[in-house]
Amino acid sequence: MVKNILTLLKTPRTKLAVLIDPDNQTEDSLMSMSEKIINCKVDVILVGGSLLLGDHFEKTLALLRKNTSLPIILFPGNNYQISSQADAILLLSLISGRNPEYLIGQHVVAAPQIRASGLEVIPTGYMLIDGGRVSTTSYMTQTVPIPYDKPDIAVATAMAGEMLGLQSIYLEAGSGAHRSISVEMLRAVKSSISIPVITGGGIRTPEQAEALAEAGSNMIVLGNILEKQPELLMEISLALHQ
Ligand code: 1GP
Repeated sequence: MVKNILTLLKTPRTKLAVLIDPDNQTEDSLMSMSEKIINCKVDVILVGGSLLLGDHFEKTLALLRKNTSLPIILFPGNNYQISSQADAILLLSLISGRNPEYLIGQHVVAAPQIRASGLEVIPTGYMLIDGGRVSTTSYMTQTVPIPYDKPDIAVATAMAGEMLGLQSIYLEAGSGAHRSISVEMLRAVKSSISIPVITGGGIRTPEQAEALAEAGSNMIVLGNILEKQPELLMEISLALHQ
């Protein structure tokens, strides 16, 4: 079991992560998902969602813990998604937006609980990029994404995040995005900062994953396809493990 996840993110090969939304899960679905995750050589499991409609959060973590030995990182949509059953938390500050609640407000509320949880904290600049449709993140946070074709804005935002001391940058096109972030934007961001860059949103093909890996993505996050087209997970994994 990896002890320090930030260190893992900095190692050379692009890591493969799957995002599990606790709301969509049953015990059976989690069992079969865990099997796929292991067979497909996934490196990391992310758990979280924009909303929690049910009470499956802790149960989901417990089942993933029982059925896999992979690092589990919280990817919280709000300050209710904190648990010491995970290994780490992406403490996301939505630096592409100008909503103070998601830049610092929720963090103030959550800080004492995060400290008490003993989780590894990975301070992360979360950057929402236009993925061709209104994303849940954009709606829930009431923020405007960075335009798809404006790498300069993404570069300056990521640089500011790094200068402020953030330890990773997450380029997010939004779950179910029509288009994932562009390779050009990723390249531009990677060449201007030295902290790890995570990419996610709308990644559905081995070709997309391979192109993002080649452009330097430290970790690729897949959400929807795990539930909707699980066969693609193996193909993407093979592309990344070449
Ligand atoms: C994680 O939101 C993404 O960054 C997941 O996106 O569901 O489109 O794979 P998908």
